[in-house]
Amino acid sequence: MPFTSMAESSQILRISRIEVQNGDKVEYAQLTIGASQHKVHKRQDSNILSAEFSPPLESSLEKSFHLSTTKWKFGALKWSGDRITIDPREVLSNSEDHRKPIPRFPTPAESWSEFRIVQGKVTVILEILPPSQPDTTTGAQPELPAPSIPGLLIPTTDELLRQCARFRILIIGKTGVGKTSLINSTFGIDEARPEHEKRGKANIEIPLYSKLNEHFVLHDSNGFEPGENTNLADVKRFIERRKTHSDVNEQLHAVWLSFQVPVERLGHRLMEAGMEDFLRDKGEILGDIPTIFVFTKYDMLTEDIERRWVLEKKDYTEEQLDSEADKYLKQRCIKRIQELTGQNDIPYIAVSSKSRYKDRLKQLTELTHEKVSEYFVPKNIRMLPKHGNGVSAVATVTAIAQRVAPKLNIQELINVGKRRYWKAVFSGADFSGHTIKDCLHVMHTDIVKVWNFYDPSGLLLSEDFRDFMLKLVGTLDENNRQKTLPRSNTFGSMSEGGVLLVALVPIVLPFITGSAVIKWARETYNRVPEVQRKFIAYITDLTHVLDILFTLTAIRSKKDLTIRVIKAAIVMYQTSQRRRDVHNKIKGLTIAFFGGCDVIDETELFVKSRYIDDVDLKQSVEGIPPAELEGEEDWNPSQSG
Ligand SMILES: Nc1nc2c(ncn2[C@@H]2O[C@H](COP(=O)(O)OP(=O)(O)O)[C@@H](O)[C@H]2O)c(=O)[nH]1
Ligand SMILES: [Mg+2]
Repeated sequence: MPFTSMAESSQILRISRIEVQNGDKVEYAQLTIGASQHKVHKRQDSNILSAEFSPPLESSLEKSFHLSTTKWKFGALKWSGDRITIDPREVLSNSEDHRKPIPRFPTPAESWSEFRIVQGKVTVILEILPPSQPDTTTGAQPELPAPSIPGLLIPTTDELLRQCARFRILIIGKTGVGKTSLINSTFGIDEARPEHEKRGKANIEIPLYSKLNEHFVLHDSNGFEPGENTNLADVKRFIERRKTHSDVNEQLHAVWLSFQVPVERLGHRLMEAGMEDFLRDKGEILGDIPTIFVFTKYDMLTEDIERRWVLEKKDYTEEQLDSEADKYLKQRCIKRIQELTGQNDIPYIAVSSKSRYKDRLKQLTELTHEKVSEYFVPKNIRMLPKHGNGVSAVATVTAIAQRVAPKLNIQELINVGKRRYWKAVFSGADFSGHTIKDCLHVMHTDIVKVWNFYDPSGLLLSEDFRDFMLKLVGTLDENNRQKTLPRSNTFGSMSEGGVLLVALVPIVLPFITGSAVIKWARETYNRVPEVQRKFIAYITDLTHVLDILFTLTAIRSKKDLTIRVIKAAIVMYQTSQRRRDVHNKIKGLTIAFFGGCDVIDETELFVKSRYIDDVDLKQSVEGIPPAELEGEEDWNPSQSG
């Protein structure tokens, strides 16, 4: 029976998954809805039976449906006679205890609920989709549709984030080891909380969010210390459910098993008995889910070694200290973990919240991204067609979510670009009929989204910022010999190379102000070298500005972007030798080059070369006094004042 109107479709119960638990003797089960029957099979090596339905099964509210189970009896398979009748209306309207809405991106309406029925020893869990939700349960998306509406180019990040909106990580570790500190600094948040802000005991099941980072969701577990409110069975069950979830959004993308580095002299233990049990079963529980062993409070270990060496009056270098600490970790921790897990290759990293060790957060993030990229490849989740290095939506969102390793953002913005629009620049297919400005608009959006700044006012997507970028790229046409830039009064206080801003004086950008868009950008896209040059410059310039902005954001204590800090990044780049070098190189690309096939590779090299390669620029960005970056101002203060 076809359901067409909203009113009708809301009269349907939609079941996307069923799980039968504790049915130790249940060998298989069958769900009967109307005339259709669906088998529910036992999972390998477990007492759980489950089945996923994509598209979801539909049941009218009028008729009950039932689940029958088949059990071993007297050593033979026999109908047990267990028939569980389920009333769809009861499922839909059941008390809050039984409904656990789990928010999904982007709207709360796209959530599923869980309904539990306990009969005897058997628990049945139904996963229910909201009535009119389109089917998103397969994790599969159609190939990128060609933009069908003229004038509308769809950002590739929209498509990717629709497949996987948030990086979902589980962190396990005893209370006090430093999980919250680690998560906060890696993902640039204050504290992740349950959706409705009500805080309680750490519960692995409850997803934690932060408004400061919309591409991140955390599951926090205190491990297996006696007295904690989770136990091994809960954790196992949680991981099992997530592992087999058909929607990649709901799967666990990575697990960090965290341990405070044990300092022998202080009598620290590496782990509790419960964790040992968990590790013994690690292979079975976690399978190949990207899992990293994280040793926290590394500073306590190095301090302990330094203390000993100082007493011994030993001379040592930083490298010797790190290598001694690593030797200790291998002997004292990794060996034990290898014994317990039976796994030789243990991915691990020691981290600390002390700023001296901030590179280690970067390494942890890069290692996690690497493992995620290996695990979430198109065979696991049916994905967009692979291009080049086989990116996946999960790898992309992993890079987007983190806020310590700009190299990953750059790597992913290249991957995202190569999926479609970079090719469009050089073949013209997707861009024909659009203005240059429209084409740059969609590429700008993709690049900004991959950086995932906390930008609640949308400054980086604003027309003002886009106009400044067009003007910056427009300087490509400036006379080569014009080394010094036109300066306004404010600008005069900036020294060549090393930029000096003046606190509280509005920053004036070295471009002609006014809202008139640069003429070249208003023209229709055309696959000629001069236009392609502009695209390479735009992608490269924007990446540099955002890379600088990333560092400036880390320097500031406040996390939300301001116009001033964005302008500071533009000015620093615009006045740098780096920018001149980039532009000169782009200008130097010969016309023959644009006919060749390595234009995309060349663009990639431009984008990959970081601003930090320019020592002067690096110093001026990293050395800027935070006070210089504070204060509110307009994009064009000279005009408004
Ligand atoms: N020395 C040192 N202390 C840390 C480090 N990370 C966290 N802490 C401290 O350890 C305590 C517990 O940290 P928290 O992040 O709340 O741990 P959680 O219970 O695992 O979430 C806090 O007092 C932190 O300041 C670190 O890397 N080094
Ligand atoms: Mg905590």
